[in-house]
Amino acid sequence: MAGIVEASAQHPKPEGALFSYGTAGFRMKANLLDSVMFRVGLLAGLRSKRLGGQTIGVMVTASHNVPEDNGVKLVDPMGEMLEASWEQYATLLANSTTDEELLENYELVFKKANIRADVPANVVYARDTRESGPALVQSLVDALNAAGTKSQDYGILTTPQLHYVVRCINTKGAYGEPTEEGYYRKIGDAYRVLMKGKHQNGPITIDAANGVGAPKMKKLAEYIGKDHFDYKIINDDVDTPSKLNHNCGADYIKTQQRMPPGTPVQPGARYASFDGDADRLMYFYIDFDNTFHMLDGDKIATLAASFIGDLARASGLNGLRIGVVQTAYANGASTAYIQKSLQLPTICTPTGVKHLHHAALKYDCGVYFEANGHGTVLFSPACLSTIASHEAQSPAQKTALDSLQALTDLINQTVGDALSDLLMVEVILAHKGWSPKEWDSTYTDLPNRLVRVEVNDRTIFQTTDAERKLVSPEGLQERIDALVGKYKLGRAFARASGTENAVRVYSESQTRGETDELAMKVRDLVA
Ligand code: NG1
Ligand code: ZN
Repeated sequence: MAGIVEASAQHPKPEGALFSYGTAGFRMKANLLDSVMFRVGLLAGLRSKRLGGQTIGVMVTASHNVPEDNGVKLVDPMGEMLEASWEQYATLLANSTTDEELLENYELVFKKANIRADVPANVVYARDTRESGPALVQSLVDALNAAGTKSQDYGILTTPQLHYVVRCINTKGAYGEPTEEGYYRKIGDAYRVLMKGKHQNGPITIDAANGVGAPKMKKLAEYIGKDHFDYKIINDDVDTPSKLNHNCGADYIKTQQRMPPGTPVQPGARYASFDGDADRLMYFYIDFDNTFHMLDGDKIATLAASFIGDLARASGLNGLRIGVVQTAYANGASTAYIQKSLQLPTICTPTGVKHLHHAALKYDCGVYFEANGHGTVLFSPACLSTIASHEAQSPAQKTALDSLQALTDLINQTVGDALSDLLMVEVILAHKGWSPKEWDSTYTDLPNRLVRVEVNDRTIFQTTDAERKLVSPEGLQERIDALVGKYKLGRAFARASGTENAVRVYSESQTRGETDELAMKVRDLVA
């Protein structure tokens, strides 16, 4: 334990800084993160000990944030996000003011979480391509060494690749081989099975946000082979750190709703954007009249749910309970399409993938996506064994069943994964023979607006009903409701951001003009 105090002295906490482990782990300017990284190293060891020595993952990334930021998140044994009840321990360790207080709090976590010191600890870690990554990883390693934690460096990976590796290790290979190559093999082989006798409708152009998704997508594509996967990659400059997420990437597409500058325009062709750690995916295309169209997380979710339903029916698997999980930011038209056209149930959860992931586990096959493009599909263990043991009654049923089986391997079941989701979309479009326009025409998004409002204290904005209604400040919700009632197909809500010091206002209604007006009026109520 003395070693911990000594090692921590090399990673002092910046005076006055207040850290909190939120929906995105710890995330901020990289130059403030040194002490946080060290303390996360301690926490990862504790978490592993608490879980009988199972391997815990640590991912160093700030996703779609600017290049100067960085961040860190823990990955639990099955590849899920850190269990929510442990976030308080992360915050406790990060905010300890002195090395001695850190040691006291470290011992306190031992006691509170019932941890046995003699259990060995195992941790694996990786980082994205940010310039600040190597130094921050070193702080992490200093803590792992000081606490006697066994660890393995996976170098540069996408966030979902690290989640995959963690699950593979803890399932002793049942989920796949715990290596980067194992990841390409599992996903690539499944893709080839699904594309047998099918063809992409021209190449897909991928905007990799100048991040880790670029080199990893190239490796995956190389594994699959040119004959089966036709693609072009743009914004793949990982050697110029300042270009990361700058005027490109999934977040740019979602918030700006236009092509990244410099993108070669080819009307009718498919485009996709990753974010900086390749766990978000957005599609888009340019119409022949030169208009930009975005195919977001909602469109990906509906596409996946409809395809899985088709395959299940064609396999003779009746009674598979498929459901879609969304947040309040899902476009109302997508929710209506899922319920009315696809005839599937939906659940709305608070923002943050951990909530969606948890809710998706309620179905045999739970499709979850945030509108911003982060999501995946979960198949329950019972569903997987039903698929594995089902006997096809005809060659057509056999083909559909094989496809469904391969789809469960293609999709990263641990977390939203831009690479795996991209291949899934390519497969579905090839099977359906759809152009992006045909996919887009399944339903028309209601005009919507997202506004960020600066407030003095965002903590006073307390919500209920999956963040769709404010319970405080008192009376505010009633005033929002009165406004919304004046707009046809109107919907609006305000909630405190979990990642920024701001309140977000969302609105949608029948027309662009009314939607903007509604957003501005709600903003004026909040500000
Ligand atoms: P906040 O800042 O709580 O709105 C944002 C995104 C979430 C999620 C988290 C984590 C929106 C409106 N919100 O959360 O969807 O991705 O960041 O990165 O896009
Ligand atoms: Zn991300």
